[in-house]
Amino acid sequence: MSEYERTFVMVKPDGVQRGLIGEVISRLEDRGLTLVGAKFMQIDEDLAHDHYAEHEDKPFFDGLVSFITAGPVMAMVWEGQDAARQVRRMMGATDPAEAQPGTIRGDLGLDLGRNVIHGSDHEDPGANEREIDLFFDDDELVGWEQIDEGWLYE
Ligand code: D4T
Repeated sequence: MSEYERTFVMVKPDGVQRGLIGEVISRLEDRGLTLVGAKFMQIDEDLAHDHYAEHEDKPFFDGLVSFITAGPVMAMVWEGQDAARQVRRMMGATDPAEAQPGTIRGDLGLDLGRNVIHGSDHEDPGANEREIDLFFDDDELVGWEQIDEGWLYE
């Protein structure tokens, strides 16, 4: 059964520089997801290494760290039913060149190293909590009930 959950989402430096924060937020809001945390911030080297620890041995790791620290990002936490998987479906394939039209990467990007958005991996059971904890303190998250919830969920 789908779980009501919180997931970590980030507009990457390319998305910020290209003025796509509003577009990404609009898509998630329109879908019915609830924003419970947001932080416009600069990622430093340490945080970049922690966030991308799973890719440390990959050939693209250094480029990935330079890219994610190259400018500010919009870090967010979104809540909703099946939130992580639904955000990942909305993001589309990692490589924007392969992402379906209609997805965020498929509509807004062209290059693997500039793929606009990050979302926690829904297939990694610990990813939501780990990434939220990495970027946010508990008191930076705001639990609230959207007025339309009764019409969004059965
Ligand atoms: P992120 O983590 O950024 O949301 O992307 P994904 O979850 O969709 O994909 P990922 O973890 O496999 O890749 C992380 C990040 O690395 C970049 N990348 C990836 C790259 O620059 N070259 C590559 O060959 C790969 C596989 C893109 C996303």
